[in-house]
Amino acid sequence: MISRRKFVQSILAFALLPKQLLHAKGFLSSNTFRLPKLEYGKRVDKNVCFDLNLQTGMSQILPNVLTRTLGINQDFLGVTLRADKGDRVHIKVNNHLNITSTLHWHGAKLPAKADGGPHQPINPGEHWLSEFEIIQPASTLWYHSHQMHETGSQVYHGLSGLFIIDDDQSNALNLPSEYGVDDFPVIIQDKDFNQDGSLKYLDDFREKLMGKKGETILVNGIVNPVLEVLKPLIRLRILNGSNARIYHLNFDDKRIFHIIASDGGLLEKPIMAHSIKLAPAERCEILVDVSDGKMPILQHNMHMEKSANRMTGMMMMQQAQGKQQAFDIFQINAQKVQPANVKLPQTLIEHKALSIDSISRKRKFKLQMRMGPQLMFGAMSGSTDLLKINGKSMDINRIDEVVKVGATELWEIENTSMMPHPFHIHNVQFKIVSRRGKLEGHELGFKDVVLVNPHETVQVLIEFPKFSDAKTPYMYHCHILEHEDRGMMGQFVVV
Ligand SMILES: [Cu+2]
Repeated sequence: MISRRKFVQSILAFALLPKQLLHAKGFLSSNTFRLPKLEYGKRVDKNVCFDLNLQTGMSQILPNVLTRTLGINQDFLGVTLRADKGDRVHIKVNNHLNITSTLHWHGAKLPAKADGGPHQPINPGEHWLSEFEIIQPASTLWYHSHQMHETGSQVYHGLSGLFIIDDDQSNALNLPSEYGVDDFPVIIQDKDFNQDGSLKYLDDFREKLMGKKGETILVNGIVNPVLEVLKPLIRLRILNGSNARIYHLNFDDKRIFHIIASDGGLLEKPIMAHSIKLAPAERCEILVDVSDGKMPILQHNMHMEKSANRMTGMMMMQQAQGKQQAFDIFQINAQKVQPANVKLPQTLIEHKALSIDSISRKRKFKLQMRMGPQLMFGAMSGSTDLLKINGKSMDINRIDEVVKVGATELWEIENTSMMPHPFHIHNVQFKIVSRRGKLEGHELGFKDVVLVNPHETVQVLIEFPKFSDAKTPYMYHCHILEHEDRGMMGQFVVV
């Protein structure tokens, strides 16, 4: 272990050195891109068994100090699971931690008992078996802790990973799909650290209320990594795995890329873009042409939105607090790529049209944050009564909505507060049918999270899968994890 004095010196030295002296030849850092281990499980025909261990680890994130982290089959974050549509997965989750936890398969269509939400807790030393058939198309799903009141802390410390689904239709498109060669997971998270290198979580009432935002951005657990690629066309499966931060992503050289998938899988056709906005829990897959052999940096720049919208009160507040608004996230080093002519498919997959005429029911959800003087006091005292949906804070013993199995419904989500909330619904992939602005980019695809802006109303069309269970609820909630933990969540059953 290094002494505290040495640690402080190294931090100071790091801060004082100009960037160009630190990393020669324009590299963002000397950190190498880390690939979460890929696991295909043990297969017998269509049955695939995964064995997952929730564990603690010590991880090198900052220079010269180790950080205590949580992981799944590795020290920090989870391994990447990969299976096919039509497979029957049997996932055994062993809890080796000294805290109760869960693992939720985010974005999956599955029986409520297999969902891994707050109703399937795994006590320390115990295990839980989740079994379900994969009935949905190729997509980038993810999994994470969903422990009641503890999701924010557990995900922040590392309990999340990717779950990739393949199918024949997507395989036939010849998209880049070789993991770690031309197909890369990019889990973006933001963290803060204490001086001893430990992760710093919620020491401020504002964070409890607005959600935890860190000032250090990690990709797959590494600060500003550099990804060396050899192929001219690469696919990035980007997950916003942060607790609360919304990213506005673009490359430093303003290059264009193509969005090919949203939360629920491939779009109908690639969409050209310069930037993409990704709220917590949202995923997108993009194709990046790097045949020019350059070294583009993926950045987050909150001001990208300024031209389109007015600066929000939130942004002004953060600026006044001296919070950083732009970050380098990671860099692609394509110097060894041979010049090539890159071709993209014109079309991807056809989406089944969901008709608004087929809806059997409309439901309304109001996302509410209590404002005024009680708010600050309530946040400081850890009150769970500040964040509500339809006037109610989450109660694990109350079923809020009953949905008919196989029904098509229109859910209208209204945000009555002054901050954006990413709204997530378990067990479904929906289509956004209306919102304030024009629908574009990944929002045209199937989604399980939709960002609802302040004072905005969004309508989504949902076809519920045919799993019925009157006793075990699914969740709908804000995916700012501190909001979910503090009551902005409700429960529905499908019967
Ligand atoms: Cu929220």
